[in-house]
Amino acid sequence: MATPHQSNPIWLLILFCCYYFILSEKVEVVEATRRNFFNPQSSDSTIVSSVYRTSYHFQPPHNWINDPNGPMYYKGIYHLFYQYNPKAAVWGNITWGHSVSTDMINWIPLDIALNPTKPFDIDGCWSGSATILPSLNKPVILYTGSNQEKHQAQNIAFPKNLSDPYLIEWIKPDEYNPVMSATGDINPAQFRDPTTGWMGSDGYWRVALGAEIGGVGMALLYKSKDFVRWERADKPLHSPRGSGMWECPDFYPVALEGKRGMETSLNSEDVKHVLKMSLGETHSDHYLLGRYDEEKDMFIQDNEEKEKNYRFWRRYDYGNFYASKSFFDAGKERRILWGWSNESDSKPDDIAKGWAGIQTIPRMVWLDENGKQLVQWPIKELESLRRKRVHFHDIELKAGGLLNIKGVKASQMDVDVEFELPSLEKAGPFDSLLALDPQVLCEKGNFSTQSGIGPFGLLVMTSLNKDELTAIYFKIFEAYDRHVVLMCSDQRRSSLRPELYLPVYGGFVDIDIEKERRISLRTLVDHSVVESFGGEGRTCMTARVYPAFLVTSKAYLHAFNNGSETIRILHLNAWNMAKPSINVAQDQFLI
Ligand code: DQQ
Repeated sequence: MATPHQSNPIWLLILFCCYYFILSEKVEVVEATRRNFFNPQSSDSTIVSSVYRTSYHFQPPHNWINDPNGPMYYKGIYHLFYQYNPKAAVWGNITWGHSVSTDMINWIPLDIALNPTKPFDIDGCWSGSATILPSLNKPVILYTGSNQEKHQAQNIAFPKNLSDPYLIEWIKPDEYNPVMSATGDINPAQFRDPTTGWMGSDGYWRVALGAEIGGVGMALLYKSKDFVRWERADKPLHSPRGSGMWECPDFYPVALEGKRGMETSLNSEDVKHVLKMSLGETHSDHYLLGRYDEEKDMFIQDNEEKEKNYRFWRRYDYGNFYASKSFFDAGKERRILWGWSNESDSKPDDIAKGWAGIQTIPRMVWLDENGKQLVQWPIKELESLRRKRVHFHDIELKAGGLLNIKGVKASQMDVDVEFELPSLEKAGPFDSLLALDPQVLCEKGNFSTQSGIGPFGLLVMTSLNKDELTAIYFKIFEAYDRHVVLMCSDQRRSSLRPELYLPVYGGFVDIDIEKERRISLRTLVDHSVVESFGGEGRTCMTARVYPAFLVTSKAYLHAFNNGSETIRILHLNAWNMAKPSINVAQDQFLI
């Protein structure tokens, strides 16, 4: 739809200049609103209950977990390792927990794979990755060890017995370790988290890892002929300016067309490369798209000018999702992404609960048709947990409309809804001052603040009288040249416990809403997790919620429209979700 000012070229020029003036002026505004926190959590709270424990998300029976490590598919079995404190529900004594699965939904727990036993990892076996060496069909782990001086170095570990289908025992050979040490200008306290290896056409293996040099975060590159002796390359794989330490980098190709995943070493005209980094200062995972220039041995991002500023970098997930890692699932030719979601209640709560941290549902990841962003979707296997379904279609939601969705267990469900927008005429004006900070845009209103188109979406984990609820919704704005779709996950009313950390998350959904006129929202609710996928997985948000009512009462689900324009629910499906077997000790084996 052309607005009046779009048809007049002079107006267009004036607006264009204003927009760029505003954009260049606004950096300070955004800077001032940026949050600096690590593991955002409440400082104190009082209620502790088993109702917050998740049913179908990955976690061990007890204690603390953080980053997913070395996920891989080997001889028909999925392996997931994870940062694990076997002694307490707080970070510390870090080891590699280990579980195996044939569907990534049901998991069997195994013995700890890597314990801090050697001088090179005595202070902890930190994050790393697995690589399957094709010539030997043998998996190898590279991980970070922290030593007594708290200096970090990279180490190698091999399976003790390759004929054990579960690869339970791992050895860390003294003759090789550490295989990469912080030399020269590298800060030894910020040197960690090696990626999966990839091989160049020269026959050399490469890995990237996170490092800080002169206060600047970057992905360093190391090369090796035999995967055991490594040398630092002359130049980093990538080092833009302006961000702190890069934790847990990930580097992989995605197909330009289609959803098929690619083996990590693949590089051709038909792929783009993804470089992901986890920024400790904001506790957020960002990615860049570009190409891997083998001759320069560097990652060259698309749109170099714009991508210099990390506030432009896209995020996998605009909520509580960190230190993610992907792997190529050769069995189903897809790339799978795991991410850690930390508790946002308090440390004392975690200690009292006896557990802290989950992994989000594994997501398939591929390049969007527009080539500008990734798309993520829960793996198909999750649908095997779907049970009783509630279904609606073709429902009009007038301004202020609320649809109570009865008959579903709303604290353990999968809900998928598609909204149709008959008209965009009443879309409110876009505040371009906040073009870089959708989270602030979400904070400015709430799910009941009426604007033109929207807010409309879902109210999940809702108490009977609605004094506690989590709202996930969209709003459509009109910018100078297009319509902008904002997605929010608002936890401010998720709990009546005032001491809790109750954030609002926000992100833009990059779809052509004028053309599509419809937008989908899928939300996975699992007790204390609300994991949402907007615009068919183009914008994702994971939230942790601890409503007080859940201790004594059941949860409700609603769809709502608080915009001033009628919208339509084309279809809505909500399923009860079964509880899989996750890390329950058992005698049964996979094969
Ligand atoms: N967690 C690990 C580190 C990594 C950080 C330590 C990211 O290797 O940088 O538990 O959450």
